[in-house]
Amino acid sequence: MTDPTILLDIDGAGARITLNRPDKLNAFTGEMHGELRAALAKVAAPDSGARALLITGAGRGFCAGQDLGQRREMNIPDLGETLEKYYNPLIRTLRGLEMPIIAAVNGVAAGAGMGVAMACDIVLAARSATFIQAFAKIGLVPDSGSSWFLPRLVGDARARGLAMLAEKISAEQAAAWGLIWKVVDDAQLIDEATGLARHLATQPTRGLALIKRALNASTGNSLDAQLDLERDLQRTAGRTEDYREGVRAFFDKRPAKFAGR
Ligand code: LHQ
Repeated sequence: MTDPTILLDIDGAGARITLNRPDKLNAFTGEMHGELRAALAKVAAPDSGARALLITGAGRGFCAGQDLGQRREMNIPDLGETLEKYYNPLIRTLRGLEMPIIAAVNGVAAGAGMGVAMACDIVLAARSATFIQAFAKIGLVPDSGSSWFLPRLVGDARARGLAMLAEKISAEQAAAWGLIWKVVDDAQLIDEATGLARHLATQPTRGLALIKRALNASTGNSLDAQLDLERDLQRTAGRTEDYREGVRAFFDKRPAKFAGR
């Protein structure tokens, strides 16, 4: 029997997905996309109990993007179809998942693997991790949202340099440029990311999902449209049990106990 390419662990309110093809730096195959899709559906299911998701990679890499071995000989498929079928739904699912997603980037994040990291809400990277927009090296264009995320995260000049030169950058550089949240010593990465996921899993999950929605929409919206959206989302947030609990806890001078509803 072959090893699963995706490991899913739901422990109470914290879920963890591990990309699991370590000998290929967790490069994506069709099988892996299928298993990842199924794992994400389990996490998103209302009865999963999950309120925060951590994504990391097995072995020394986070994810090396598309498995190029599968593309070597042949019979090149329509890459647009590959994106339509696998990568675009994945990025949409991550952005739309109604809970915070933490990426623990344990090693290299290349090509679509870097896109997956950027699609997560909070990215922690091991000090030895690297990021590379590898696409231009093989004649392709940034995908998996990379051409959307990059200019927004690092600005146009750096986005163009990263995309066209396809140079590897360090985790420190990524943090200095605003591409990720934080760099963590290698030995601390998983503990710190797990702690963060556990913390977020105790927070007002509905509110966090609405924050995600607001920020997802903000870059395409005018200020006017965003003000309208904030009004609508705040109306929804104001009707949650967690908002009532948050206010009660504030006046009781005690930590809030959020139920995620
Ligand atoms: C790999 C891969 C890999 C297979 C390392 N595939 N084996 C979307 C839609 C449709 C089509 C195309 O693409 C896309 C999106 C994309 O993601 S395009 C970009 C695809 N990714 C890349 O071009 C990255 C290719 N990999 C690399 O440049 C290097 O491996 C990096 C910089 C990631 C890491 O370098 P090293 O740390 O020096 O490791 P390595 O190169 O020695 O790799 C270790 C092993 O992993 C090695 O296998 P081997 O059997 O020789 O030990 C590599 O062949 C394998 N591997 N990436 N994408």
